[in-house]
Amino acid sequence: TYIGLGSNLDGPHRQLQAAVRGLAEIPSSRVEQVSGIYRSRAVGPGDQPDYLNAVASLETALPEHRLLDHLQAIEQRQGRVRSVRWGPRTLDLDILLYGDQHLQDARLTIPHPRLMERNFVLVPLAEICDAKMLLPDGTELVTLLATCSRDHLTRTDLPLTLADASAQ
Ligand code: A4P
Ligand code: MG
Repeated sequence: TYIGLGSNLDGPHRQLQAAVRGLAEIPSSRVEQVSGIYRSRAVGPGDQPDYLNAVASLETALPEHRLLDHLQAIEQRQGRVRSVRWGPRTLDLDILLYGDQHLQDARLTIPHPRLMERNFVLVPLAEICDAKMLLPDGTELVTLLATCSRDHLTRTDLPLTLADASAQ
């Protein structure tokens, strides 16, 4: 299972690091890998600060909706206020992929519907998974990466570590 992390408010680096700690505490789950942190230009309305984005892989025995409950609890803990769709946020945790599960209901769409078109998801995802991995439509991640724009996306040197996650 792959989780997308994004923040563009209130100390985005601190938000992502706290989110990884939060992921590490989800029951019946283990954080396997985390990507580097990328700075990306906000997709959404108005003038928003840049985002920091990353992707983590999670081995979990929780069913999809239980996992979403935990992700939303972490968002809430970190002061997420839901207002405008695609508006700025302290923390957004998205389930990008859950095995090869396809699911759509009122609360959840898996795979994440905008995964394939977002460089700030695809590029960090590629750091922590097999590039030959197949995406929802059957294309290889590596193929999409070759055509995906790197505009307004830069890898930072900011640390996002599992070691830090367990250190507190
Ligand atoms: N939901 C449905 N499917 C999922 C899923 N796979 N994972 C539902 C998580 N949640 C899922 O989300 C609204 C509802 O989506 C949730 O209640 C859940 O039941 P939200 O987080 O409250 O609202 P949102 O994030 O504003 O809307 P949405 O449609 O999820 O937006 P996205 O696609 O998550 O985009 N620009 C940059 N550079 N980097 C970003 O990370 N992120 C967004 C948010 C916009 N622009 C960005 C970034
Ligand atoms: Mg979201």
